[in-house]
Amino acid sequence: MSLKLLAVVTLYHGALLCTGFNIDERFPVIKEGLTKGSFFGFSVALHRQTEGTAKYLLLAGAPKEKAWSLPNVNETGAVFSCPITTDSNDCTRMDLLTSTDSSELVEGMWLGATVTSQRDQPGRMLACGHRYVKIFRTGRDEHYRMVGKCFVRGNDLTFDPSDVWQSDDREVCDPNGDFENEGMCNMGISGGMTDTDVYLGATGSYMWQGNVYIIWRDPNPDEIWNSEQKKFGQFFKYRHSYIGYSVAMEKKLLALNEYTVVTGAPRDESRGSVLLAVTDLNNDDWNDLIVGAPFYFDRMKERGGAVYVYMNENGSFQKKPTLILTGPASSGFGFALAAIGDINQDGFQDFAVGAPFHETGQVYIWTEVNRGSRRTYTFGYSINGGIDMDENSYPDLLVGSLDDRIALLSITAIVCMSFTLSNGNKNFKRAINVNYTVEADMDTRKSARVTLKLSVVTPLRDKLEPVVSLSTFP
Ligand SMILES: [Ca+2]
Ligand SMILES: [Ca+2]
Ligand SMILES: [Ca+2]
Repeated sequence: MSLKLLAVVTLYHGALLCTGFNIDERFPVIKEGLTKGSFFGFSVALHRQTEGTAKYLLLAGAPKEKAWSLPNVNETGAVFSCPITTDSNDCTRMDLLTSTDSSELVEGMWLGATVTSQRDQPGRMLACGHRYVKIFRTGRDEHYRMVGKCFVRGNDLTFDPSDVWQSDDREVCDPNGDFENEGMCNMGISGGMTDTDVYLGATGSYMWQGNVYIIWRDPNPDEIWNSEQKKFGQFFKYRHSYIGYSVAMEKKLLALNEYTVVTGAPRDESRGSVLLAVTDLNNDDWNDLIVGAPFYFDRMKERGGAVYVYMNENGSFQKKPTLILTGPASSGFGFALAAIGDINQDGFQDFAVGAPFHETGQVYIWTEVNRGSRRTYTFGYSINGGIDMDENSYPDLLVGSLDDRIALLSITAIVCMSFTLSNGNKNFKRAINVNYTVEADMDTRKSARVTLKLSVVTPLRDKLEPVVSLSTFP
């Protein structure tokens, strides 16, 4: 429902209004993996294609999918792209891994454990397999180094070797060292892209201290060859803390115009964090931090899984969270976490939290951090959002599971209008017919999906008592 409709209704009726959102269940977009047990939906991303045919696509990683036309390889994982249709079996496997040689081991590489889309248009896509192995030889000895591998593809998901973002091999970890250095770095266990950087989490560097590798490229198209690689150093005291398990890179965190890298380190003093989301929850132009801790439990209160919200105070954060949200016991609440845009169009950014092990899995959507929550039922091992996939002005939500299925939750508006009717005459005995016309957003809807429900809010008592009726869409 467009904002235009709200304005029109207010103007003509001067009536009470309420707005909200709903998950559109009439046109479910559910996609299924090719192979049972392939973990299709382990990671998900919304992708907007603007080059060639303009379209919206759902990207899903299936890290245990079978190998495809590679000799002597059984399982590599894969990434699928799916159109927005009601057909659940029309996803296409991306052509990422076309050959292999004796210097590498792609068997069991978990390609698709990380899948993301670059939001600045025309956005590329990134997919990683953090269990990819480089084989390093000294004399007769073979050394296996699990350094991970990532692929970048263009906006239309094809490979363009002239685009250095795509042709760069991103072999950021040195395979010559062992696990005390970068030989087991597991690069690509997390990652993403800004308009200028590829950033990759690598939990295995320096005896599982972990690291984040950032490859910056000059945004000027004529200077795109100009690049720089950065990483955290070796700290020794943080060994076994798994830095890079999750990673985000955003402006407006510690400085307004510079990027800040935020990373989870789930084994840091057995506390740490697992997943991160960054968005401005209170509209002060500083991004706030949302941190998932799915293994949190409170035995006394029967709560399990927590999400910590840290509000940004002009570029700095308090050590203690501003708000702690918890889920049901053993729910894995906080396993997935995503900033999902402003899904109820109230001017504030919203976020979603997955609790994949609560019954059949649930996704909680927070639209008002300070005033409680609203939740809706679904699975939720992975979540991605923030793009309006059906152009109804509400950003939509893609949810994955460990059950080889993903679902696009299309957000639709609920608009409530109340009418108060009375002719002021106590002796009036005739029926009152109410004729009204509702103009919906015909210009933005591709197909009419507006239905109208009319209900009387309070029962009729006498003729002077106004009749209040309520219309809701959809
Ligand atoms: Ca803020
Ligand atoms: Ca909102
Ligand atoms: Ca939408």
